[in-house]
Amino acid sequence: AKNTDSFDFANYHTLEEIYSFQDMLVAENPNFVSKIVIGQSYEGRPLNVLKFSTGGTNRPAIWIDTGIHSREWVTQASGLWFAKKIVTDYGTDPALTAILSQMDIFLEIATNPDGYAFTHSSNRMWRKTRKPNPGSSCVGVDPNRNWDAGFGEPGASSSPCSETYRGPSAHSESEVKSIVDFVKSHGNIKAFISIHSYSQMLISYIFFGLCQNDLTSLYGTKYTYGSIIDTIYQASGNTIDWTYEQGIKYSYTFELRDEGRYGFLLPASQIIPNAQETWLALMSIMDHTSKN
Ligand code: ING
Ligand code: ZN
Repeated sequence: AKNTDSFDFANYHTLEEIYSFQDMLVAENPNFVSKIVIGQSYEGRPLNVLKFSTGGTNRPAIWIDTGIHSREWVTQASGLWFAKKIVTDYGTDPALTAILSQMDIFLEIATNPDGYAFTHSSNRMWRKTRKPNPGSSCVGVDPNRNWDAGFGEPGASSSPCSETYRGPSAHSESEVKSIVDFVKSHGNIKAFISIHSYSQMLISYIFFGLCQNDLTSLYGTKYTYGSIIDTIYQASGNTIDWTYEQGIKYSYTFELRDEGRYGFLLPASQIIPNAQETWLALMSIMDHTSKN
């Protein structure tokens, strides 16, 4: 694509295409969108975060990340669509415009870039980071078990070969530590939304019904909602336990489409509808956050 208007949101993209999309979006909206490099992946790739801001200094902010598990391709694809939606709706949609008059939005689309590159080059089902584990032939750490919140407790594995390997220590993964440092240094993140797939769930400690109804209103897609332990299974060291313990009350995980028919291999024809319905829930969370 030569610009973000001609970008094909209805298909999956490589990491290089995501990076070039981000640069085009910044170039097209220099007064509104900027790119912050919060760190480097294990293999040396930039960890890019898009910042959407209409001014102010260190405004209260919303964080959204997609793709921390690399094989969950509908999430990175939705992240691209959200980015374009924000620049399209700002100034025309009153609700988003009001949110952006008070708050900034930070969006990390390729949160695990090494893993994402690996899902294209070698193993479509790769979930973890790509850091080698000394003394083991198995590679990678589960970046949703590596956070310093109940780290090492039941609900994660101590075996490097496990898909839920927690890592040698909390925040051992640069992809995690870079977000930790960013959240702490920013100090004014009010809502933190970490997006996974699949199983159509909204996981949080609080405030479920509102955004759930919004999401279902568009295409009738049903999401279940509740706390981690009620909806999923015990999972120590996960992202939103850490953000919640940091005082970010509005900490959420989404599990996007579907319920398992295609799973991680969701047909590309579902990207836009899934992003659209999820956006309604995100708007609801952002709106609520801006008013509280
Ligand atoms: N599921 C999440 C996982 O890491 C999850 C479920 C979400 C656990 C939030 C803890 C907190 O296992 C997927 N699909 O990755
Ligand atoms: Zn996941």
